[in-house]
Amino acid sequence: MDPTPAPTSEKPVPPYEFAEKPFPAVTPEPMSTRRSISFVPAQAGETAHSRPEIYEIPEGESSEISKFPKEEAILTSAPHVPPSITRDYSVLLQVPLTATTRVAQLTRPYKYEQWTFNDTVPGPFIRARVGDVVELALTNRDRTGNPHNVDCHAFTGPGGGAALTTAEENETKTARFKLLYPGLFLYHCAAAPVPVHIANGMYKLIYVQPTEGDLPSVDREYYVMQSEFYHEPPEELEDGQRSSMVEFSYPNALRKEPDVVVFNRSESALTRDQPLKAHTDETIRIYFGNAGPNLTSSFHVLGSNIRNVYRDGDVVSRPASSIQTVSVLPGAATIVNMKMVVPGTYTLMDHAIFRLDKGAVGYLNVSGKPRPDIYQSAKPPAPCVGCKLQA
Ligand SMILES: [Cu+2]
Repeated sequence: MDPTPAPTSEKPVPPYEFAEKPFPAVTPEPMSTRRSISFVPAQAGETAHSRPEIYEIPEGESSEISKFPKEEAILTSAPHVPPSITRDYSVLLQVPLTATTRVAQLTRPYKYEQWTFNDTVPGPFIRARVGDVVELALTNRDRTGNPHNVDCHAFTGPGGGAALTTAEENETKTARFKLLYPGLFLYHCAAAPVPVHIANGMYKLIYVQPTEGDLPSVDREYYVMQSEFYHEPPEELEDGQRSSMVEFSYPNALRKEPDVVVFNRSESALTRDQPLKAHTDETIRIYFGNAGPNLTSSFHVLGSNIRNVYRDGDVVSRPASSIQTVSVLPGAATIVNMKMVVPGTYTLMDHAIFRLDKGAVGYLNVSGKPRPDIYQSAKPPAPCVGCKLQA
């Protein structure tokens, strides 16, 4: 492709003419005078869900971080989610993270060296509240010598915190970030080369509860992260056998041709190892992230209507209802609620269907009494053999 842009006039505009134009700058207020977020009541003619939240200090709350009560965050590994936050005040939320590498069974035949936060892929789920200040302490225990950091989509400021948290081997970097907006956000490593750090497993989710009007309570909550892995063919060993280890493939990643697409770290994480569970009449919520690094997910739960979708992790707007498939961009997240009615196995999948053969499948096993008024036949069920859609 020709990198030179087509001329738009006979006389090209020299670059310095752009540089001379003043750039509108805003002087930020000091942190101590900023206001944190709370709901503003809806005005006549609009619903509470049609307005964005507005930044406002809750009455009686100090804005000085040193006066915030300290609390250690509850961190959970997928598919678990920390409990809902019930306090009505802001805290200094301490989040210790450790960057490591570990060899994991990625697919049935192959192991792969994953880069992790806290030894898990995806990294730990954080639950916080608008107005909290996250005190993030990242320790780098990666013995390969790579630096690591955190770019959190919930943090406001350049790089989402990456420049403040870049830790070299055996170093700890600590920084504080006030949470200004509610929603479900991805956070990931953004150390160079950024695509490689993400492709190797350094991503996770944070849910920032609004100060008022949080999501309705449900019976169970789960954390599911979709991601791709790109690897070279296994090396041939001296004895003629193929190695059980595979290495990262930069060319495959650049071409967006993943060898593996998974939910939660490996092809069997949500099928053989740890299927999700529920009971009929329960409402369940899935916090679903897509780390990519390249593919958009067509997230679908086979056999279940998704009752509510908080698209793109937006918990301020009214949720969409009665949805079959949800588009989740790389670097984005979504929240779905489902009411389980008929017992049996439901299948989490990326409905870009060939990804089924790359590992993008998980099970949600629902126990309970049969519902012949909704789902019945004269003959017993006959699951399809080898289709991967059923347990
Ligand atoms: Cu990293």
